[in-house]
Amino acid sequence: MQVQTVPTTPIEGQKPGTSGLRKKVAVFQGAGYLENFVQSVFDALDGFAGQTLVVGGDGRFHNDVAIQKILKMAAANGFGRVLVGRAGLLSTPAASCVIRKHRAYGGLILSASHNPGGPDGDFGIKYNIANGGPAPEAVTEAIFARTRTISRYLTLDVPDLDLSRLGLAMIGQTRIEVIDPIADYLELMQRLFDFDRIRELIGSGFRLRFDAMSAVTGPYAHAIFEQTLGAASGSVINGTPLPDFGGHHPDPNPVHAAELMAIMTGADAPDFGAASDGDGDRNLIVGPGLFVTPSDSLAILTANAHLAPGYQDGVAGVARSMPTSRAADRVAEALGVGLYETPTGWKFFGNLLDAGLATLCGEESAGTGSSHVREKDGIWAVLLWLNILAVRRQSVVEIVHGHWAKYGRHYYSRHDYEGIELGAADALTSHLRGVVDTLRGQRFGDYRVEQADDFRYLDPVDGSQSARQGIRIQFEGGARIVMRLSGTGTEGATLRLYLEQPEPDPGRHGLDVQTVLAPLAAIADQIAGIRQRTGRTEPSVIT
Ligand code: VG1
Ligand code: CO
Repeated sequence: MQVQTVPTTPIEGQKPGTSGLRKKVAVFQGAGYLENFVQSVFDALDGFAGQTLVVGGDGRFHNDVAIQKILKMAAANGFGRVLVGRAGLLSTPAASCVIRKHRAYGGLILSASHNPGGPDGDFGIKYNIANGGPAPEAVTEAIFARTRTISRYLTLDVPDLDLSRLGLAMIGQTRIEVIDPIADYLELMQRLFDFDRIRELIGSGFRLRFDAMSAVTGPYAHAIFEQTLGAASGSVINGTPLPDFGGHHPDPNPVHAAELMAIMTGADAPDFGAASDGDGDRNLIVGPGLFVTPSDSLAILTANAHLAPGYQDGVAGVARSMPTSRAADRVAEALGVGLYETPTGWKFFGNLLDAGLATLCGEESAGTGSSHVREKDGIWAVLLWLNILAVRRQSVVEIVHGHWAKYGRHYYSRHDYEGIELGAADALTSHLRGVVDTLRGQRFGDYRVEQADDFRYLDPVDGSQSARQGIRIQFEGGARIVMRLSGTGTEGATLRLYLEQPEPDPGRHGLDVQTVLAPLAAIADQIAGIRQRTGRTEPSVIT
């Protein structure tokens, strides 16, 4: 079989520093576009001849077409074996699990995560390394550089493979194994959690609802929560992956998971509600009438992880992204373990996990995970919550309120200004960078700035530095404002404003979140000129 060398031209549009490529589907459908990126990944790597590559995606529109192209290119480039999920499906955490378990060289994950799908929606692809985690910046920079100079890609002219059934096939010299996307992942979960105890809890009448948002976690949730743990059928809603996610944003926050929120605030609310995103790495946790903020969830999981068998020796440390609230810091202090503050994005946790410095990691954007894989993991977070509930036999509300009483409550919210003009976003950022050093000591009403900077991260493991990771303004007493631009949007720019107000007094733990945070939002506008520069009077999404 003859390897074909197809001429191509460099592609525009990958943002340097991002772990993959996220674009409109139409862009990926352009001649040679996907091939160009995939070949750039392979060209940036070496030593993979004869090695294993893992491939799978979240089932969104174009997943099937992209996978067939990748299989042929992987064969043409000399991989020895490719593991591909049945029907082309693998959740992001399951892909990470498979890469690690089968000692693969790396993996290609097809997803645009929580972004909408369908012919007019988004598509994406990213490369993960042998530890199962997103490629670090040195690798993504090399890939980016290659996309600018590439002139050809390699493929084989063979028919598409049938991926609907488990089994083996050959493309040229390369062995293609169609694997069960759930089996390895379920086996790992059974090692970490006390499935018998969770089964007992569910058997005692505890009711749960999991919203798979018509995305990749549906088959996992049916298999794990219903078939293995005995939850009533119907506990999993929107459990069939659809190429367009039923027209919704598969983003598990109270705004986009409106169906679940309605159930959980309704008259006959179940005991526990959860949701995950397009590729299965995010999680939303809800009790009856109570949305648990992801920042609180990280803190609560850290304080209780030892109740699950996989973490019975306790956690070595906790890592959180910089904008994530400092609720987890209070727990780390109490446990006497390290707390690491990293830039936004899961790739920054990889070194800390590999070095054994952190066991649990989390982000305010509904990502929580641990050392079991190198991605955040939605179903894992749900299982850890269930394991804790099964041991403590208290309600979600009791556990959250008890946590606040012990560690204080961190009122927290994120305000997103989506689709703002690129020029306005740039102007706002450079204005902030210009004034940030002058803020220290300034007074805004009752608030006095203790410290302000543009966050720079020094990786404690490999010494690498990442500058300009977001403006953080910290006030005396612990309140915080953080502002940064999103790196994952595909239209215009998105400004994210993060607000945090700690409250130690349990007598003040029942206040309205937005009311508590309103003065901080006003200060942010005063400092950054958000309304004036973006022309927006209010955020597009508040979570
Ligand atoms: C967002 C979140 C960030 C997360 C990233 C990828 O990034 O804020 O916390 O790591 O999405 O999540 P940004 O740059 O738009 O703020 V996912 O579920 O797309 O893998
Ligand atoms: Co995701």
